[in-house]
Amino acid sequence: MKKNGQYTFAEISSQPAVWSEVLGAFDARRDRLVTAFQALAPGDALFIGCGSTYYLSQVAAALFQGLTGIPARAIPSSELLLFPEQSLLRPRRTLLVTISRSGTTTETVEAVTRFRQHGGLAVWVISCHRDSELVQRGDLALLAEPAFEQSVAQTRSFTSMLILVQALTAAIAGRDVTPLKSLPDRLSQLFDTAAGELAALARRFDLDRLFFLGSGYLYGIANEAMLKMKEMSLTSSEAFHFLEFRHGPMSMVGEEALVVGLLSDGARAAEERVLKDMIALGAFTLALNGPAGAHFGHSIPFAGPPLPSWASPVLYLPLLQLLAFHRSIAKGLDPDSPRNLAAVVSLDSTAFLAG
Ligand code: F1P
Repeated sequence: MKKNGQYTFAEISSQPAVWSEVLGAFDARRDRLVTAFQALAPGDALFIGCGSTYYLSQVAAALFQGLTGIPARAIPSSELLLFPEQSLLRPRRTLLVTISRSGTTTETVEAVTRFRQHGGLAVWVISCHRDSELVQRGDLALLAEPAFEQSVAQTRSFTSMLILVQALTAAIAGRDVTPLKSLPDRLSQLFDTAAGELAALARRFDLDRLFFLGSGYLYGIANEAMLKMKEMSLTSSEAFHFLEFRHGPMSMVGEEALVVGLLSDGARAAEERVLKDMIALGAFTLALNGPAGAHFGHSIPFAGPPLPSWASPVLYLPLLQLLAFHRSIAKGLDPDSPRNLAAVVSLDSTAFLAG
């Protein structure tokens, strides 16, 4: 008899081992990938995906532009599919990077068709499924096959594809990717030290208005945390850029609010001030990668020697996956099968491509 969340918990817990496998496979291809990128010499990069993989694209675009200096954007696959003129600037100079766990989501697959119709330079695919339509349609694929899941909600597939993005971006930018190799052990330590606190926080049903704040590389992570909370636990939650939260949304903050701040390296002081302001409004705050023994709110510090900021985004997410998982279980739900959702959204593509 399957227990609620049996698959999801196993998949979340397996991330350290799966990350090691994915990183090892990348290492073997790194030089060839860099050479292929240099031969392309794109003028800009466009990252696309749907749902979780759109949010992954947001992280990817910020990392890519921040590290390589090449202009990069992230949009939902459906935007490229339906509004190509508004989505493409110089398609003949654009590298399209499509991100899809399944490699079969209709909007993403057909967005490639649209991109090719507009003379796009090249299509690189990041996926967990080698034998998928998207991989067949791409020019090059980076695969996180050990990360594929049985559960609908993406957990290890998302973080493993993000690990590939971080490694590829750093390699293209000529950075030493060695810091990524410490991520599996760092995550194992975080699971050991923080899992109990997150499970207890998840059961605080008095905190029923959830906000995830993140900026820069971490905005996409905040969005993915919001989506996990919705998909797994049917809890209303929202994500904002850190300082944007003051510009209206904080009107919703009171005793019932849980505000989770994903603290960055570059804007930490300003971000901490937002959390302190929310405490003054009555919120319960949790800072990830926060100070040890926080002088405000609650904090989960990331132990170990400092990581470069481009290597750390992936480390925030498993903790937020656990928060969503435990809230789901506490509500008597089964996160393995989220309400209304399927693992893949498949649509009749003829309607899109008639135009
Ligand atoms: C995209 C996606 C997921 C979402 C749900 C339905 O799938 O929208 O992001 O969480 O599972 O499918 P994919 O293109 O990454 O396979």
